[in-house]
Amino acid sequence: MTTHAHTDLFSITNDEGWRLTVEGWDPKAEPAIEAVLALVNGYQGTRAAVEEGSRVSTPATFLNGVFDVSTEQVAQAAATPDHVVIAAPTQELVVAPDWSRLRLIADSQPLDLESAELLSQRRTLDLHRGVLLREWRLRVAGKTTRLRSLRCASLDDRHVLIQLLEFTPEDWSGTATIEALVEGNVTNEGGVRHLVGTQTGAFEGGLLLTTATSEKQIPIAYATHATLTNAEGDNLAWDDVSTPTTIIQRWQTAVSAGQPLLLQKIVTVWTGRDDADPVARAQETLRQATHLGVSRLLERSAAAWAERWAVADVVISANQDLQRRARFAIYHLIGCANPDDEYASPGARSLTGERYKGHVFWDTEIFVLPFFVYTHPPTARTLLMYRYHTLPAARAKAQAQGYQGALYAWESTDTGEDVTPPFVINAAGERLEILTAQQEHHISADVAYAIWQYWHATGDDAFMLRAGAEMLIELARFWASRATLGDDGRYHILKVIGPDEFHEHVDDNAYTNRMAQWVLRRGQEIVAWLRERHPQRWQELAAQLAFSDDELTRWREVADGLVDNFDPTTGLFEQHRGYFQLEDVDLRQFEPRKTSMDVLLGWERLSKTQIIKQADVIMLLFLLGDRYPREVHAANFRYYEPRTAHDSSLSASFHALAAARMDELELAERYWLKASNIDLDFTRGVTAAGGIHIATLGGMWQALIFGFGGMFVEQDGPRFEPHVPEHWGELRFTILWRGQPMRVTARGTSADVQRDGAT
Ligand code: IFM
Repeated sequence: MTTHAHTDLFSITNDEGWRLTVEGWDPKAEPAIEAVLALVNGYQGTRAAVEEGSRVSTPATFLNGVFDVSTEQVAQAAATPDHVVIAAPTQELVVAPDWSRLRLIADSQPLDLESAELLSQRRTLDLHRGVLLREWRLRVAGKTTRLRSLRCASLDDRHVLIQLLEFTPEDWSGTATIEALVEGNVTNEGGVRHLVGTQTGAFEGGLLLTTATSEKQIPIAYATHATLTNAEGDNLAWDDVSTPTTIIQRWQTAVSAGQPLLLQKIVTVWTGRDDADPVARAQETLRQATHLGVSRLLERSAAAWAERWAVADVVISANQDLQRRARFAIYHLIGCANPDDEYASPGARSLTGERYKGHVFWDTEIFVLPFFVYTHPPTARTLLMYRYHTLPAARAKAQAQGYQGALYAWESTDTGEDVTPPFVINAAGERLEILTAQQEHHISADVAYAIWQYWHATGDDAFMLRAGAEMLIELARFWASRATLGDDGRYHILKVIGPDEFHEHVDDNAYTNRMAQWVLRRGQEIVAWLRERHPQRWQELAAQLAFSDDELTRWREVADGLVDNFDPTTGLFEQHRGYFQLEDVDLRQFEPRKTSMDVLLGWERLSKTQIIKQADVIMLLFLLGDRYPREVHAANFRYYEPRTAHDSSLSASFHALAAARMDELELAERYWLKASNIDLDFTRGVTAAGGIHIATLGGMWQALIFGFGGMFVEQDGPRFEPHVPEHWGELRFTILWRGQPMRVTARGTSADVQRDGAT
């Protein structure tokens, strides 16, 4: 074997704290691995399916904000034993052409995992540079081939995708056939075909694939150019053997043992969402990218990642395993959102899988957004602008349900209309109504909370004037109309679902009521602020919204009169009215448990118990609990934690956060690991198959910063009361406050905070 000439291109970090490595091949775990190792840059996400495909592979590229609806779905949907399916037509994130598909042949033998013997395989996601390296060896017909590949979705220019392949016949000489594809013949889950009119063709500088989504007719253009060089560096000739739906560049060449071939492929992608002429943009971007070359493109992307990591990194100095888990979360957080696109927001599974169809939930505002608020405010602003652009749909939803102001969709896509499926069919073929769109209204408080949090941390008055204030006023209006005056002379919010989705149409969910009350108060403050500081803008807005001062009186009255279910004698919040009277079931009797409690007990029975799905009062106490003493936090944690089934991925991370603040470090770490294992434990491993859980990852970051790092945000800025386990060493992170970095080094219970970039 000769030494390889391409070491530099394929080199990735050796630092274990920055690498996520998967050895070998486990078909059962593969769908989850594809999501965890996905390449994400906010514009697109590409699952890490093996390039040549396999029986268990589900390759998919998702373009942020490209949704479509197909009535075909109704016919195609089918339940599997462990999974309900959505049977009604709904908007879904479209599976776009697969840009990293390859076909490899040694003499006439296909080199894939089904036809050849896999001798070894290692896949490594370099979290620092955002590149995926794969090294594998295959033997077929007595011939061994060593392969290395690298893929990268550039963070520098989000429209640029890079793929490398090194092909080395170890012990044979003969003919190698390599095909580089952009596969346009793709479908969503269930064989749903969203792309129509797909065509391929050539242009000066490369090959082109154009297509469009069927219903919304969003044009999509991919341009590509690949080269194959031999060990001497000669550029080898290729044939264009494209089909009408798939670009195929084919090389057939003589190879000798030990002499590597190197494929370098660049793909660019634009859609009609980004530009009126996506074809011209894809071609032009390809020209520029080809001119720069793969090396420079990789360097530029690495520099863009480095810039983000310089602020976003969280160091756990003495524990490599925890370090890697933290960076895995941060990598996906950075990659889930595009700061340049105000019309898209991360779906529950980011851009890594089809579960939840790419729909946007409260996950964004409460779980993900704080990461951006404190490490990359432009992205936070963009995500809030998504809510601003979808305000008309939120107004329409409020009106349709008989309320005023704005009621955000429980699940939304690009338009903001509520796309929550009205029902699903479970494995038994039963139709289950989904009531979240009708009743899970707390999202209209969560959005307000996020607006305020962003404004407080950044001081971005321009955003507040342009968009934030209008949203806050509409949200306060909604809550004022949503509350009703009871016979007891107090205000109540009836028939809701709180964060705990195991209890439907409940009255006075503490989370919802307290958050609503908070919004009504912030509404009053923002009106006062506008009046005092920006009277002209206030005049415009008041006229536009036909605002009357009576509304302020009503907001005050409702906020003052809303019940909050807090009992000062016990220090407990009752999760909703009547909750304490429900049957108290000891969850321990079901352990070890592989199934969720709704499946074990059935909905009817479950709703009569105190078993809760996910953090609810505990969430409330984190978001608005600053004025309550420690004892109140502790009492509620002690009460609700044993009754929580954690049957939602949103639960464990906030239990970690709350436990850390109580200095229960073992428990906190256990919960934090539990949260990270939702995606990273491939042995349990199927839930990540439908995509990584972006809310969990945001929650992990928050647990590190607000829990272990002990950050409390007060009127004049953050203060820190850390609780760092001894075996973690130092916990180091950066927080941006009003545009200035605060560099925090925490150890045990002490924190050193450097401001103004000083280290
Ligand atoms: O938003 C969550 C909800 O709280 C629990 N079920 C899953 C949704 C999407 O992550």
